[in-house]
Amino acid sequence: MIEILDTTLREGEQTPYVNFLLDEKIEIARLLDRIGVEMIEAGDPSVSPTVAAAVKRIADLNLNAEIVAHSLAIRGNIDRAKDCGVDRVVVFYPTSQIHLQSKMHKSQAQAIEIICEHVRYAHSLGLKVRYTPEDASRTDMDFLVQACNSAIEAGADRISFADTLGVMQPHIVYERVHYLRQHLLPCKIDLHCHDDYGLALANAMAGIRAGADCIHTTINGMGERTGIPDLCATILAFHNLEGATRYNLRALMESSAYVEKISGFFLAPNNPITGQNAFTHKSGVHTNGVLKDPRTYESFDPALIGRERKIVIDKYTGKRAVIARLAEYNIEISDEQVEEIVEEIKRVGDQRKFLFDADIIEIAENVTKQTLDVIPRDINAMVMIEVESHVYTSAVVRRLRGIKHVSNIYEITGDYDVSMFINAETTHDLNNLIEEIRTIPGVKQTETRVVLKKYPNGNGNGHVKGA
Ligand code: HCA
Ligand code: CU
Repeated sequence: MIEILDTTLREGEQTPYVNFLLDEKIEIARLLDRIGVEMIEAGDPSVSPTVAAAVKRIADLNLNAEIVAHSLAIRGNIDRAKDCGVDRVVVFYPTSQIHLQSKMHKSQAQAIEIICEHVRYAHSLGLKVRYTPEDASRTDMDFLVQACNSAIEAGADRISFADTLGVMQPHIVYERVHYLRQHLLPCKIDLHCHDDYGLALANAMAGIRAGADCIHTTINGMGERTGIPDLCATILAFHNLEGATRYNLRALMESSAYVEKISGFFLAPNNPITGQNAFTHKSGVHTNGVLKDPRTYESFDPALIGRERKIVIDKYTGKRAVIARLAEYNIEISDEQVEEIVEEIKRVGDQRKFLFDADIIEIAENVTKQTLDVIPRDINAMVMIEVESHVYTSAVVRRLRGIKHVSNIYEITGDYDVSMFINAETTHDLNNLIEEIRTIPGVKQTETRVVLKKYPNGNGNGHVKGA
């Protein structure tokens, strides 16, 4: 049984160049509550008045999740957390030598005094208290136990084992958490693992194995530097590999897409679970397997999170994928024709960046010597945008970059300020995308030109995103 504390609103907003607006924070909190995370870390109210306002509004929403405020070990800051009406406050204070000496200029004994005083104070205000020994993973274990037990005696019921610099490895986390479980007074243990070596989720899973209770996540793995475990990957890993099935998987993609859009912090296509390529198959061997039985190359059905598998057609493609793609357009072909079409796809695909359905249909036309009266489902359009005069064009561009299927955005001179391409699967999708673009603050008007025919150029026709 694991618990999840999502800290998109606190750690996530520590992502370089990311700031959420108040209403966006409320929406994130609602999405997190729909997913069913146990705790939402809503922010540190002492950072700014808007952060405080967001924490207060979220605390007032009466969500199922426990609402947590983060705070330095400073009385006034703890008061501000209390004023927001949260359930719990986190008092964080470092324990490692390097932090105590170079940053705080305090001895270990002074640190313990400060920790106890502030945990006791927060507890006396009627708040539940988590104590976070910042940089716990680089702290001498005896002192860590001493600091945490002092905090527990002063009223903390949760300790966060913070791997602030992401320097842990799974087997070491396992040993440390095991040790803490043996030496700490009764408390819950959270795991706050940074992803500096790409080990955050693996470290957190190892900590749970060793007896910790809770994993800290952010939507899309945001956070200081390289962030912390991705909420969606964490939930799916525990759902599929460890049988933790109580989270609402249906809201995951929406939360990821929403945060991607409002943050301008874009997922790599190979991001686990939510990345564009997570269920896309390419090589002939793989697509052949998947078309015979998806379980050959999919460890779970993408429909579990409302996604669909995709098969890329290009020079790596085999016969089965081509037959399947043409069958989607009700085009039937003989065995010899398939061979020829695949050969031609390999030849053309060797010279081009992307192949579109239009190209594949054209190749089929040439091979079958028939006119195939079908409309390719993937549609490319060039969209021009005029931006309101009082709005920075770059602010609009930032939002546009968050919309999937948008590529090659240019700021331009002339009647319009921005041009870009969109790639949609149907005219309906195209319409929706344009509607979405029109709702971006600062967009005055748009003009859309649908691409009728594409010609390869010296760069291999690479200016529009592939299907
Ligand atoms: C920081 C603080 C923290 C706190 C983690 C926690 C960390 O920004 O340094 O409260 O569990 O990584 O130590 O995010
Ligand atoms: Cu952190």
